[in-house]
Amino acid sequence: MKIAVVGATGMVGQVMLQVLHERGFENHEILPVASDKSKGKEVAFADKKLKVIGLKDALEAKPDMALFSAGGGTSLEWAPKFAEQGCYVIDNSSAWRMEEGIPLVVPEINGDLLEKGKYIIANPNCSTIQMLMVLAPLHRKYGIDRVVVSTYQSITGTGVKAVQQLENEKQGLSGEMAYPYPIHENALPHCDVFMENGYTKEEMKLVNETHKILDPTIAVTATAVRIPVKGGHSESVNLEFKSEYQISDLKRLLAESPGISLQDNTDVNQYPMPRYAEGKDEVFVGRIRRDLSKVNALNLWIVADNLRKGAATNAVQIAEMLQEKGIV
Ligand code: 11C
Repeated sequence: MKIAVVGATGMVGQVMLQVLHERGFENHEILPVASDKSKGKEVAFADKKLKVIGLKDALEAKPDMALFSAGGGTSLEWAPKFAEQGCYVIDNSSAWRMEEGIPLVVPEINGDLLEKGKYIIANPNCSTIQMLMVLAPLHRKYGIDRVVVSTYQSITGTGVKAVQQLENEKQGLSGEMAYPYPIHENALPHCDVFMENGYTKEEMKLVNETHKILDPTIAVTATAVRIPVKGGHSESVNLEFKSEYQISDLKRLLAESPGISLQDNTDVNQYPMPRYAEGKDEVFVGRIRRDLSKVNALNLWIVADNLRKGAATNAVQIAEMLQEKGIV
């Protein structure tokens, strides 16, 4: 099989190459693709160095699958061109997520939506993926009425420029700013752009993508905050269930759910943290406790590496599922 990685020199693209290698794709032909200014550069894949090609060359190479992480504009323009020639595009941008007929997939939750002939598949937003990994099994068992989520998001979600901004600020250097304010020793209640309704686009992704993936009847409200950490996104989540729950059953259910790791022992100060989630594929959950202010309500804390399960790993899992189902 030929697999193109579009945006191969970017932060998510680099992790996609790493995850493809880790998950046994090294025997396939991997085509690293990037904008014209990166053409000819080399990227590492397994023990090889691969030459970066442009989008036109990639299209002519007729890949079987293409993992896109090169921004919404590139996806809008190029994904249909790849799809038209029978290539399955797994798109990590927000360009196609809410389009009717485009599956928005977290394999553990709704992998059944992958079908032959559905050539464009959208990868959800990182903060949505990690939240829904935990919410999906709970919703199936107890029925969720309402979600109140506050995020504490890694600068890697913004990209290289933000990582550089933090490094510069830590060293007292000036340089290009990814954010309107310093991020070092700060917290910005501002992820992605503001919308007319007063929310940010990131906050509305949590609402809209939850409705599309899990259930349009769940009430969701979100506050997304950028903090100066690298390892992953954290989320404080308050849930209101339709039915009663026993905390021990609920913890067992989460511990047994694929892709979730329970870190929930306050006796030994065990809880998820971005520093320790970095580089891991699981979604970590802890601080699970009854909301004492409301019946059938719960508080928990969710952490995951936003570049892995929140982006690259989820995309590669979709590629694996397309193969397993004999779609490609
Ligand atoms: C962030 N969640 O942390 C964003 C990054 O819609 O795929 C990914 C943006 C997206 O800022």
